[in-house]
Amino acid sequence: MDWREFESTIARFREDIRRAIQDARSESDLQDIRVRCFGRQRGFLREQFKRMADLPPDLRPRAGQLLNELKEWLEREIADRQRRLQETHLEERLKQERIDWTLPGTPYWRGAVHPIQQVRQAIEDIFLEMGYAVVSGPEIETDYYNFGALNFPPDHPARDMWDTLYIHGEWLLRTHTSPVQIRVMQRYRPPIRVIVPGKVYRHDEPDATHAPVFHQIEGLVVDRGIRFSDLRGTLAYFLQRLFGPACKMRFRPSYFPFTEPSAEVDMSCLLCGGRGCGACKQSGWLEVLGAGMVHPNVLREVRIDPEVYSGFAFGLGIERLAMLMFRIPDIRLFLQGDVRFLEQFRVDTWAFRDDVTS
Ligand code: 2NL
Repeated sequence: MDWREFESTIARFREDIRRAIQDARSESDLQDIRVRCFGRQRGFLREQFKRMADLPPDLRPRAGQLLNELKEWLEREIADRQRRLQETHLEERLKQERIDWTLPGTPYWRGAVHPIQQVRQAIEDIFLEMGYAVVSGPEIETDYYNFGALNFPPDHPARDMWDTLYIHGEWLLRTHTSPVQIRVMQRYRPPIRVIVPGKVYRHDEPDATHAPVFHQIEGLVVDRGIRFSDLRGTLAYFLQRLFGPACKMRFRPSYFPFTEPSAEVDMSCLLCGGRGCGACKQSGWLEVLGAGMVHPNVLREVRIDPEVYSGFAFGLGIERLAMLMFRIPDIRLFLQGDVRFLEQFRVDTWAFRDDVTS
């Protein structure tokens, strides 16, 4: 064998294998190429090293150098191709696995809204639209905030051990949310427009219409020139928003220590529309609110001048309203957590994971 033949065999192989490396599409293609080049039995390099013996001795060192260069070139080319293949493989995988961030998440059940809270939210929405702020405050109060500041005389029967749940000394569980309005008037100057929803407590024997804890919403407006007609218009609008435009309203004179004049507010019966039925005891009317003009003594107590400012206030029991709206016969059902009861008012709430804040 002469040098030309040796050299051209190598050149041909080099061209063939270059194309094969280029065409390799997988790791197993590359593995076949490796066997063809470096295989222990029939690998091209192994065979050429053997064939060096057929060359004249003075050409063998050059032949050896040529084969070593070929070996290094092959190793580089194959490794390069392997790197490229891995890169395209990753690119393809990323293309396939690309996450579509615009897809909605998987919602999970967060629970259902208790009927009392459904009614509270409906009432809040109406007053929020009218520009009222929703505020809340402590359920444990002092005698002063619950009674004293509200013009209750020291011997008023509501202060009795039998009406109010006392903790110790002057501390008690609030019997209405009015103490919160006192705190609002102490901290802010008029104009004031607030509604105060919250739990209140009474020392009552539980029965179908009495529970030791229930929910109230009270409202308070204080500004220059607030009149009884503002109270009447506000409550008429509120009842019509909550029960529909056919809802009628009437005021009857009443008494509260913290308002003067005071009124009980009736609405036309939800069930019979005013014709008279069992729910309204044939009267056509249901008592739903207490209300009145804020007593000057209450304004003076929080250093608001009754010669300059006046206000109205009102209060309602949410359970009583919910019982009328949903025809619930016993107030104690609200507290018992019986799923058979609650499921009848079920309004589901759903959320996404990002809504979990804690
Ligand atoms: C009812 C009657 C009412 C008020 C609550 C109030 C609060 C302040 C000043 C004046 Cl700070 N009044 N609240 C006024 C009238 C009636 O509730 O029957 N509630 C269930």
